[in-house]
Amino acid sequence: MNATLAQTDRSHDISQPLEKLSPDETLKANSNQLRGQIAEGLDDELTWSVPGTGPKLMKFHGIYQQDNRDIRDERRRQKLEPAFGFMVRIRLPGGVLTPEQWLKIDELGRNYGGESLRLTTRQTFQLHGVLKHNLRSVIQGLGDVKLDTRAACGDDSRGVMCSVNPQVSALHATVYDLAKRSSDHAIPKSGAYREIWYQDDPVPVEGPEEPLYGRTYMPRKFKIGYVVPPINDIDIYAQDLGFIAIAPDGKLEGFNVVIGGGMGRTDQAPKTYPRLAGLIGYVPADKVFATIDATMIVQRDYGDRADRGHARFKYTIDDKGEDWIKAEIEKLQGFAFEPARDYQFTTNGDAMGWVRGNDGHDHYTLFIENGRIVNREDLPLLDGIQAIAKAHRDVFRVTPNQNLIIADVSPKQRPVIEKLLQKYKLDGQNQRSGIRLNAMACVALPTCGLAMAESERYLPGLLTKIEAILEPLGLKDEPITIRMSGCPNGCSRPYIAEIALTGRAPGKYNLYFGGGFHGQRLNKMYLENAGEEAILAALEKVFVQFARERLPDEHFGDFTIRAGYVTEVKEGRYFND
Ligand code: SRM
Ligand code: SF4
Repeated sequence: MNATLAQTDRSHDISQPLEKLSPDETLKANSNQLRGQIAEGLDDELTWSVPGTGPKLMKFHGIYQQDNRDIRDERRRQKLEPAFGFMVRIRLPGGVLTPEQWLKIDELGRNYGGESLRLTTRQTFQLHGVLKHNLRSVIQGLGDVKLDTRAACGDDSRGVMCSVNPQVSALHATVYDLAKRSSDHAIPKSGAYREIWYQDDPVPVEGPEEPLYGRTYMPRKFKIGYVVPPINDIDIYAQDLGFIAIAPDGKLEGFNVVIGGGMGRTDQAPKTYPRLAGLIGYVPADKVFATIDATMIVQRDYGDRADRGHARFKYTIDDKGEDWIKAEIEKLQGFAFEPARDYQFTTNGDAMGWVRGNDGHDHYTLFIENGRIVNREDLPLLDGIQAIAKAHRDVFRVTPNQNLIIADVSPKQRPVIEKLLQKYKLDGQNQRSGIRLNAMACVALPTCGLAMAESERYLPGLLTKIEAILEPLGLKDEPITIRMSGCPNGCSRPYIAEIALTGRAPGKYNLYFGGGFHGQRLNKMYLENAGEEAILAALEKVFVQFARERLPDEHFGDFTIRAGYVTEVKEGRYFND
């Protein structure tokens, strides 16, 4: 971090009267760099929760306090405190991990996370239901295999995404290396994490403990991602700051830069909206870190710290104007962006099954429905992948679509992996309909405190009903993207799917059509607050017409616009309907 850049810190200067800022700002400022009373709360034996401000600060350490909502009312009736458990989100830039790391996460999930692992839409793992007194064991266990949970949540640089691109092995390695270093570079540096979770003694530091973040960190979460065209698997336009690799002949030269993407919105709150990131220019590969620093500082200093509902970078850009923000970034990074280079995306989905990389190694993408890894009688996913991790010699890659790649398999090893896929019945996983292979659902109930409706537990069954409509129409293998979220926050990035369902209330969803097949266009609401019957009826009507009238190679999202079901969202954002 360039010292002069760090010193430009203005708007969160805490000499400003704190009462003008949101309570979260005061909390951060007074937290002693994310220490707060977390350690004391962990030791409090009177409750299974962490009292006071602990849970808010623990987010910066990648940990969420939750309770099991399935039994919330029953516990209230019995005058018991909620069934508190903690969600632990691992920091895993680009989704890459070794078999040793897999086996450790598997062990922790079996011992402390309800024998379940959850792959997320940002290429990492979550454990759910970890009890307070087991949290240190989990974090230290992760530390044993060089993993941590720093900044996996909180107002900071979140998990950095990176395309998985199995076909272009060398280019992937270069871009992944940048993604990993970007994450290490941009996360908080406070010693709080080591002191609280590893119980290390404080280490004195010279100068400020957080050169980039100061005492109040970012106004809100900040998401960075790297994509390698032509596959827009990470949904680059949903990132606060995105880098699109420009690599003529497979050799990385630099990146087109996009800023200001985000999905979150609130029903009945027109000032909140999903927004696609806008292209502001090109930067050579060796200058990426200067752009990260400058962009984060602009958002740090100009983001809204009074209203958290208006604090994401997308709103700062819309308030100040993209040209102004770009000029400010250029001033701080010390150079102008070059004109953006040509690039093209073809899809944002994963290619399932075996793919040969250009280094002669094979990669197997395994479909994992909604990222949930458990043992079921008919599908022992947890055991199967554990067995593969014991035999596999290279890395795994978690995809941004909640699937898993067994990566870099040598020709000699491939039969070993194939045998294990067969033995654990994982070889049938990819034989699913096109719509199911391109579906994502967020976690929602029972752990997510913000869920208004089911998502992960509901989408698979709904898809079975949708498949029954698609099959007789000859659309079974059609790769239609469908995404469900249990509330409007959009954790499955629904507003760029061809079909989206976002929860409004138990059993009720808003239905959207018209997102772009490679994540380039927002969709538009077609039905509001609809139940299953209305949703299926609407889908059937559109599918029947699509099967009859689609143009050659026309994607479903494009068709719903051409056929007049929804109007095209021409700008990168829209305001609530
Ligand atoms: Fe998310 C909050 C789960 C990706 C937008 N998200 C949450 C919380 C932590 C609920 C909470 O605040 O209490 C959810 C925890 C549920 C649980 O029980 O596990 C949650 N988000 C998830 C995950 C696990 C969904 C999944 O099924 O995979 C994803 C974890 C990603 C990761 O590994 O870091 C996840 N969340 C996303 C994405 C997609 C992305 O980043 O590519 C988005 C949309 C992009 C964006 O940020 O705009 C997203 N999550 C939100 C928001 C809305 C933010 C906003 O600007 O309004 C919230 C609510 C909030 O922050 O106030 C939220
Ligand atoms: Fe929870 Fe809503 Fe995110 Fe789903 S979209 S995980 S319900 S916050």
